Amino acid sequence: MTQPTPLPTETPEQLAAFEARIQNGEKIEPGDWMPAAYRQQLIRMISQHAHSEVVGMLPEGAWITRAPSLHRKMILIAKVQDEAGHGQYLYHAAETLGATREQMLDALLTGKAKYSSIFNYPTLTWADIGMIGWLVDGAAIKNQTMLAGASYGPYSRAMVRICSEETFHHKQGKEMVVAYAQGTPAQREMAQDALDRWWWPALMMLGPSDKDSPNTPQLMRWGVKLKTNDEVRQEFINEHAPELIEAGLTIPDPLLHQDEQGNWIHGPINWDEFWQVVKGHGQMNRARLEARNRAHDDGAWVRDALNAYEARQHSQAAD
Ligand code: FAQ
Repeated sequence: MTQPTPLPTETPEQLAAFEARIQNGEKIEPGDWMPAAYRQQLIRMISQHAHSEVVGMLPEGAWITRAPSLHRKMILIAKVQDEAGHGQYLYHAAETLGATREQMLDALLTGKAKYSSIFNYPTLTWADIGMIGWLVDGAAIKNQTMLAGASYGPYSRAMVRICSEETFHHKQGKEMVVAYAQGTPAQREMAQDALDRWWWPALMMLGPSDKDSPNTPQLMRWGVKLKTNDEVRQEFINEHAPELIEAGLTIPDPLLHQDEQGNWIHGPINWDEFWQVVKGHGQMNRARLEARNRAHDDGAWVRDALNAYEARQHSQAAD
């Protein structure tokens, strides 16, 4: 497995010139000089993001065969396919920094790499599919709209395209949940149950509170993140809380209230649960990794065939 090319020793002048570019709002491009820590932070974050998209296909993919109508099935197939595409753009963006696909996949499949906590919760009913679209894509969009302004060009450009696709995901989820919330008593109950289970994990997926977020200061200094985790979480709640209430649903937080500035203030988040999930002890961590490993093993013949084809092309060209 090839390692990223080591960088020459950094000088204070190089760092100052780099930071001046960030201050000027310039994008950093793959061939440009960058501090090793900037490169490492981006590889960490972009590869975790790519893994999240790929693992994120599993909770929804499980419902494709059980969609209640052809219309909903077509939407879900398109959505899951989009998530695969997002994984591809993001793996490519990380490759521009010197990470190899093999390294990244190896880290995911052996459980060394992180991916979003949210995908370690089970999808128990069809309403969960709507709730993922509304809340999970809604939270992802808030975060990714901010990242579309990130200082690293390939990541920022990937975010622009991903956000436009996520907007469709968000709309279809909201449309579905609103229809169920205003539907039959059984549908209302199913929508409420889904909200009860997904509300808190959706808040958690935006990352630990700022005081427990070691990466935020450096990422903000280098223009990768433009807002802190808590700021993005507040934006998410401010948009979604009134809409969920208007849909007739009850947010499972008795302390939720609006302050004088109009912000919706949430009750305490169970960060112990969050860290348990991040450390691999969530309800579905094991099943998700098993599913990814199975898919990787089942795809071995495709990789073999591609390698054999490439070798034959080379030998024919040599002849
Ligand atoms: N889950 O210092 P911070 C989607 C880790 S895409 C697991 O605050 P940072 C689309 C973090 O890695 C969803 N681990 O970290 C979709 C760090 O550990 P490390 C994914 C988490 O980077 C929808 C440690 O905790 N989006 O949903 C989580 O400044 C529907 C300390 O945290 C992205 O990845 C978590 N939730 O901020 C697909 C966006 N949060 O690496 C299918 C890009 C934190 O030092 C269906 N990433 N950790 O060992 C980001 O914006 C940031 O990385 C944050 C975390 C905001 C996630």
